[in-house]
Order: sequence, then structure tokens, then C-alpha cells
Amino acid sequence: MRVLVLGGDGYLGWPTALHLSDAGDQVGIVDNFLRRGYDEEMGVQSLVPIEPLEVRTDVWHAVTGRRIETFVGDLVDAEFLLDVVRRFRPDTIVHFAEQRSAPYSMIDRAHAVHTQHNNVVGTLNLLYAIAEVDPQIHLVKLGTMGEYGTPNIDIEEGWLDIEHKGRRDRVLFPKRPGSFYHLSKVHDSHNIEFACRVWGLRATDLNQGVVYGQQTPQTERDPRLATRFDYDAVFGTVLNRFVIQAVLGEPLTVYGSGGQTRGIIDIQDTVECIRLAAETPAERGEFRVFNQLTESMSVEEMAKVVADTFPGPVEVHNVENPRVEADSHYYNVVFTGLPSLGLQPHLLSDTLISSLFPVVERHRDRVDRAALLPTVQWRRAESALRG
Ligand code: NAD
Ligand code: USQ
Repeated sequence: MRVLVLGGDGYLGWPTALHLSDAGDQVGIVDNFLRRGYDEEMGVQSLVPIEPLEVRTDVWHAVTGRRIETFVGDLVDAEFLLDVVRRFRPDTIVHFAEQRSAPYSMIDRAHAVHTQHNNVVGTLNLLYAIAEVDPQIHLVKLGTMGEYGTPNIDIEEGWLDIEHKGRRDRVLFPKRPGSFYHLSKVHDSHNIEFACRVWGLRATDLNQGVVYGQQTPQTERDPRLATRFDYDAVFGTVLNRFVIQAVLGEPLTVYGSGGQTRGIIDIQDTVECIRLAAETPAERGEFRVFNQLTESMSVEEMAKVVADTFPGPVEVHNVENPRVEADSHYYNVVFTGLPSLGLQPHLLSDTLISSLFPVVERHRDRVDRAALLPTVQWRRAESALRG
């Protein structure tokens, strides 16, 4: 297959590009290095040093003999994107290229507008490019479990069969997300479903849970192939942060009571899910949704697994929750689509010991401890309104 990976310089896009290239696909990467720019804006850096994209692809070629073509530019630039899709002629486009931090989207108006403009307009441009160049192209889009929020009913895979006043229908699952970032994914999902229904495009929306981990069999082949690993309170995700806090002897920062439950997934399973979804495309006109997670756990339970697995003392602190989210709720997610395609999940406790603690130990001197503390408050807009 010819696969174009949008956002292929990022945390998940880079190891996915390598995984697909290793599986024999012809891979191209599109990225505008927006994520590297956020590091400068926030004054932080990846825990694990990362090479520039051209060095990464050169090393991959040296190690495997396989080439990955790169296209540097912005999805918000419709002409650029159309030109890339025309030139590369992909069978599949995997779309990771979005601003993906919930706290970043909640900093202020400018960051909320940037997030939704970058994400929604980029995806809309992509839908038009696919429709114009070749509607057969299969779009594999990274959505997020946070689109659903925490409803008091089971979370189905994207669609819900309902009965109302004696009539039945199948509707998109109702969404109640928790940040302007998560909302941007909801808007994307609606736009993609519309393009499938009206133009006959084919798409798989992967509602992925929180990812943890840093290594895949491909990135381990050379240190210069490493993917980024974020730990700061804006871009660091919960488990990656807890691991770093444990190794440094800092308390694990459980927000609120820690009862909030989330789907989680190992980075090695993420890249495999993408391969599975790409190799068994949706039908023409189909908007297919998979929930992409392997375990569900409350934040408190995540802290406990990290503390119990770490070979040393670990303190857990309940800090005031900077977010507005339910911390005591029902959570039961259906995820049968990806296992039915053959996914064999990794487990959190195994990855902590075999990979995560050692990686963090090696790079612990690069941690800026001040960046661990949460600064972005969800309630800020409300207090500003009150004056
Ligand atoms: P990341 O920020 O590390 O990677 C995103 C990449 O896309 C970056 O390299 C960035 O420069 C690029 N990009 C962003 N906007 C672009 C634009 N307009 N044009 C070109 N390139 C652009 O993020 P990640 O953690 O790798 O996440 C990838 C995707 O997976 C995101 O869509 C995210 O919402 C989704 N996701 C991530 C997680 C997670 O835990 N990391 C969980 C669920 C879903
Ligand atoms: N949390 C803590 N302590 C911390 C950090 C986070 O208790 O130090 C809590 C948060 O309050 C939240 C949960 O952990 O309840 C998850 O937070 P997170 O920052 O790990 O995840 P989130 O903001 O939801 O975003 C991340 C990725 C995003 C992706 C999403 C998947 O940044 O790109 O879409 O995970 S999901 O959560 O399923 O929507």
C-alpha cells in the first residue's frame, strides 16, 4: 500500500510511519513541525532527545534500506495538501496532524481558536483533497475517546441504536467532551461522517484512549529513531507523567479524587491498530468507528499500578483538579472492532517494567521539575466573566 502519514513527525505519527514501512508499505510523511514549535512556546522539551525529521528518515534508510518520502507543510494550506495528495497518490491516509493537548486548548481564547482552526480546517481541507484526487482513498483518522465524555450508558463504537416514541434509528453516539481540543475532534467526526454519507468517501475514525509508552520494535533499532516523550503538565499525558514522577521521587499528581476513568493503550498497540485498520479498509460511503483502547482504569488505579510496579518508594498526592470533569461516574466502553481484526494487547504493568522505567531513568537529568506542575485552569473563563 501507499500510505501518507499526516503528522508523521509527532509522538505517534513517527513510530506509525516506521511500523508501516517495516510492514512493506510505501510511506510518505507530511508535517509542518507545529509540535516542535509548541515546545519553544512552552519552554519545554521532550524527555528523550529527538532528531530532525530528515535525520530520522536518513537513519531509517541506512538501517533498513527503506525510504520514507517527506513533505513539509501545513494542512490548513489547502493548495499544499491537494498537491501532496496528487503527487503521492496514496491508497490510505493516516491523519494524526492536529493540536492534541486539552490543557493547551484551554489556555485562553487564542489557543482555543488556534486548536479548532488548525484541527477542523485541516481535516476539512483533507476531505476536499481526497474527494478531488481519488474518493477511493481510505482515511484513517485519529479521534479520541474523550469525544464521548463520561455518559451514564455504555459507550458504543461511534453509533447508537435508539428507540424513540416507538420508532427506531441508528444515530451517531451523543458526544459530551471535556475541552475545546476534544470538541475539535467531535467537529471532525461530524464532517467526516458527512463526507462519507454525501460524497461516498470511506473513513475509519479511531477513538483512541490515552497513550503511554515510548518504544516500539522499530524505534529501538537506533537511538536516532526515538520518538518524543512529553511529561510537562500541558502536553504530558497522565501515565507518562506518573512514570517520570515515580522515577524522580516526585509525588504522583492525581487530579481531584482520581475516580475519573479513562481508556488507555500502549504505543506499540497504537501503531498495530493503525496497520490493522489500514489493511482492512472501510467500505465506500462507510463512516466506520473503532474505540481504540486496551484497558480502562481510574486515574487513582493508574497511580496505584505505577506505585506498585516501581522498585522504590512512591508518594501519591491528590491535588486540586484544574479541569472540570466528573471524578465519580459510570464507564463501560465497547471495543470489539480492533480485537476482531487480530489486535493482541500489551499490558500496562509489563510495559512499565520492560520499557518505561528504564527509558526515564536514562534521561532523568533532562527533566525540568517545574514543568510538572499544572498551570492551566479550566474554570478561568468563568472567573473572568464574573469579573
Ligand atoms: P503530536 O503533537 O506529537 O503529533 C502531531 C503531529 O502533527 C506533530 O508532529 C505536528 O507538528 C503535526 N501537525 C499538527 N498540526 C499540523 C498541521 N496543520 N499541518 C501539518 N502538521 C501538523 O501528537 P500525538 O500524541 O502524536 O497525537 C497524534 C494524534 O493522535 C492526534 O490527532 C491526537 O489527537 C491523537 N491522539 C493522541 C493520544 C495521545 O495520548 N497522545 C491519544 C488519543 C488520540
Ligand atoms: N490527570 C491527572 N494527573 C495528571 C495528568 C492528568 O490526574 O498529572 C488526569 C486528567 O485530569 C484526566 C486524565 O488524567 O482525567 C487524562 O488526562 P491526560 O492529560 O492524560 O489526557 P487528555 O487530556 O484526555 O488527553 C490525552 C491526549 C489527547 C488524547 C486523549 C485521549 O493529550 O491527545 O485525545 O488523551 S482521551 O483521554 O481518551 O480523550
